[in-house]
Amino acid sequence: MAELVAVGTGAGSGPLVAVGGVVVDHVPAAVKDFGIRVFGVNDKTALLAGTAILLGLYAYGLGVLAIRRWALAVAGIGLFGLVGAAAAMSREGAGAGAALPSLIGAVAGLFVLRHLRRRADEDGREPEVAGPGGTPYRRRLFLRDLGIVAGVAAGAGVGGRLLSSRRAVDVARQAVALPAASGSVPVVPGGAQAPGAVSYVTANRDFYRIDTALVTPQVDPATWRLRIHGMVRNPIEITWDELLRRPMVERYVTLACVSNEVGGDLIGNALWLGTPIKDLLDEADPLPGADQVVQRSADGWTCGAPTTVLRDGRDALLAIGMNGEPLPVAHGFPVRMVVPGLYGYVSACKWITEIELTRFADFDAYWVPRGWSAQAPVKTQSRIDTPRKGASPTAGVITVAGVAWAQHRGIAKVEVQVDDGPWTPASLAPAVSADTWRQWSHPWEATSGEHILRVRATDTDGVTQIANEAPPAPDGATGWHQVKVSVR
Ligand SMILES: Nc1nc2c(c(=O)[nH]1)N[C@H]1C(S)=C(S)[C@@H](COP(=O)(O)O)O[C@H]1N2
Ligand SMILES: [Mo]
Repeated sequence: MAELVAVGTGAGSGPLVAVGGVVVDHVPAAVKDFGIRVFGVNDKTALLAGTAILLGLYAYGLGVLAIRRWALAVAGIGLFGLVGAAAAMSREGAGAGAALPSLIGAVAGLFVLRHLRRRADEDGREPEVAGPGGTPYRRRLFLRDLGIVAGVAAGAGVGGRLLSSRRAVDVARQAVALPAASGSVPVVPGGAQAPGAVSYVTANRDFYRIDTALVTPQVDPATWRLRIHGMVRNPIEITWDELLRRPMVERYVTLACVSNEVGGDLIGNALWLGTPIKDLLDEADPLPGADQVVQRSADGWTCGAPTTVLRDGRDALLAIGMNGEPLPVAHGFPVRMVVPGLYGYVSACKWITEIELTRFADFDAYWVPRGWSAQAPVKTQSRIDTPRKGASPTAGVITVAGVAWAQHRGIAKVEVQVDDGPWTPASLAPAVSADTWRQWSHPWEATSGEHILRVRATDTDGVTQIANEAPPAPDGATGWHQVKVSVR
């Protein structure tokens, strides 16, 4: 019932999603990392399914309680309604009706409970006679009604979900005609792709997705606004049409998640179309001392990047296109930020609606009080894509290949080590820019037996990746990626 009502009041106002969202925002960072590690990009589905199971157990408990302590069971349903309503009201962008799904759902629950209790009641008016199957008549009626309730609930829940997603912005997205980029469009030179490494350009459907949103924010370009305010001389507000009229550039930028483990795949490289944020910031004219640019999304998530970084001339983009398409909804449609050289959690706000100039001393963005660094330039990293861990290739010349990245500094050298042998330079594919990953490969004369392959990269400042293994928190993992293979 609550899901049906949420069709009218917004997908985020259903109790499951609203309570789940509050949980996501309040669980300790370690638990969230655990979720990302264990469930990967399905962590949201796992959370919602887990919540649904908990809810089922709670309802079961209330049902048992209702037979002896009716008032307590009623209070239990009331509590369910209030918690859901409070959670929904507390979400960013919650409308006046946000409490309705939980409240109406609780009332429906109360009627259902009263009806089922009557059916189950020892003092019920139905005589306790055995039906044809031997099951007592009263119990059969109870089970039948329970089945009807479960069926109607499942149908209404799934139906509500489907109807909510019908309101999605897919239609608006399909209608977007991206403007052409001015100036030269980057070309990927032949040879930028090393055989055996991941694709140099990550397809949109393969691009990793990380965010705190349980339901993907649905932002209609027709009503989208970006407000630039705070410590500026000229606050700015622009609409979607005004944004499209601004100069657009197209750039390859490799985006990485700070949660990426050594050797992990929370990294991707795409061709982004967008307008340089520097020009908009220059127009807004930040006041001296405004050292932090806070970006805020439609669902209230925030990140903060140094003002100097966004204004130093790098291709920090307010992006609308990804690999030639409007941004996919999951990747921030209609507008997101992409900043070469900074981890996503401090710079790459999806569904962006607000930019506020402030001081690092005055505002902590979403992940900062949760134990992550306020400032987080990407660390130099490298990864072996082939051979894979546990592979058993035959002896002979084997190509070892992968990617290395040090966004905005650029990769100068990649070295490979076999067992405890010397570090040998790998051959580097041509660099498209300092802002993207660089592919490398290395022919290895493999002899039979178990071997450990290691890789390390050096950036153009001459700094080599350190061997010390550090976990992703608070500002990015360190250590060398290694792969164990047994050559036949
Ligand atoms: N609105 C919003 N934007 C967000 C996030 C988020 O939780 N909410 N997560 C950030 C993080 S941690 C990363 S790594 C990147 C990931 O972008 P992608 O999902 O397009 O790969 O988005 C960033 N932008
Ligand atoms: Mo991230």
